[in-house]
Amino acid sequence: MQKKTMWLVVLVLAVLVLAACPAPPPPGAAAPAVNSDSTQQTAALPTPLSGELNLLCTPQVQWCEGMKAEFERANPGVTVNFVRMSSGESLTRLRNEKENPQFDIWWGGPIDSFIAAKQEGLLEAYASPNAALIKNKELMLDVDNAWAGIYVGSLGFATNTNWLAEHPGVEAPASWDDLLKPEFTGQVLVAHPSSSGTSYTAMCTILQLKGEEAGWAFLKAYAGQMLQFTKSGAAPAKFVGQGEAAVGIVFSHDIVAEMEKGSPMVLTFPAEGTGYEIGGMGIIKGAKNLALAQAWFDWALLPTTQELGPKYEAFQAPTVEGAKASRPELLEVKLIDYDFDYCGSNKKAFIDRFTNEIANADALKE
Ligand code: S7P
Repeated sequence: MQKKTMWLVVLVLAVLVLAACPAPPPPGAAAPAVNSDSTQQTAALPTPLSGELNLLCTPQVQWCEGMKAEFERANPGVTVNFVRMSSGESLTRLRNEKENPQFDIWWGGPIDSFIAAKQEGLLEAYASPNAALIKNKELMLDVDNAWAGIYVGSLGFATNTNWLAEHPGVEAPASWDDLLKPEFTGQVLVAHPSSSGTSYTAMCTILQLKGEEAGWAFLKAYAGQMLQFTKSGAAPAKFVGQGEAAVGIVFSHDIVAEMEKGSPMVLTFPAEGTGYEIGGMGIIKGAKNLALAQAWFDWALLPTTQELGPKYEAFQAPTVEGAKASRPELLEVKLIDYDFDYCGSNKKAFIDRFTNEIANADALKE
């Protein structure tokens, strides 16, 4: 080969080699991520959720239905199957299914039951990134992330205004002691604490306000005032609205929900202080659809989710930053310093005592 031709070949080869090399980044450009696996070089899109989530839902059925529809709308690949059950019934169900859990997540109902469930090893811890949004973490987030608070509500008394008009001189109760007045004998409705978280909150409020000894004596007299015990905590508001009894002991947001529908009732609070609930949620130990349960947990702690309540007749106050309470006045009353650990840890013992010594749970009004 002639010298000139050889130089030409060398030049062509050099041009080809340079063309095969990537151009250096312009000055100031970010260095590309080091990734030796060429299949991972495209940014991963989040995989849409899919499957079935089995939800144990303790609030009122309209809210459960609404939350199911909202979650499915936000996650079109997911079907939510829910069963609505009162708090005490839910806890019993979870105990019975401990070896083969049928639910993935429990949403709603006072945290006393979640504290009891945690102590019995029924809940799976989950540190949701959205738990950072909870306003009062000391009170509303379990230290081991077994449960998180999703709403707050106070206990109140609902009195039928037609009944008051028919009983001149009688006023709606304004203290716990007023419930024992003779004019209310056989005219009061409350749920049974074994089935209902609402009723257990009322019972544990009384035990804290009066002390255990006087509290148990009061509970005996209180039970003697009842027309009947109901199964569900909110039911007395409905029955009092229909005129079946004069007074109901119910969460104030459930009383307001009935009043908004036109029930002739007045809402009062005990002047010496009323109990309140933090509504909780927790993932079930052994949940078969853990990723979906965690997705629900995260979603339930978003301000936009917590503001959905009133759309489904639920007027509890939210627990997270950025969500506005629909009825703030329901918490602007005298609240006792409710001890959730005391009430949660003693739940089984207190309910057994109430059931065995004061009123059994047979023939509850549905
Ligand atoms: O309706 C909402 C609500 O009152 O229901 C829960 C209640 O505990 C469920 O009913 P039970 O009393 O029958 O258990 C409350 O957490 C919630 O505010």
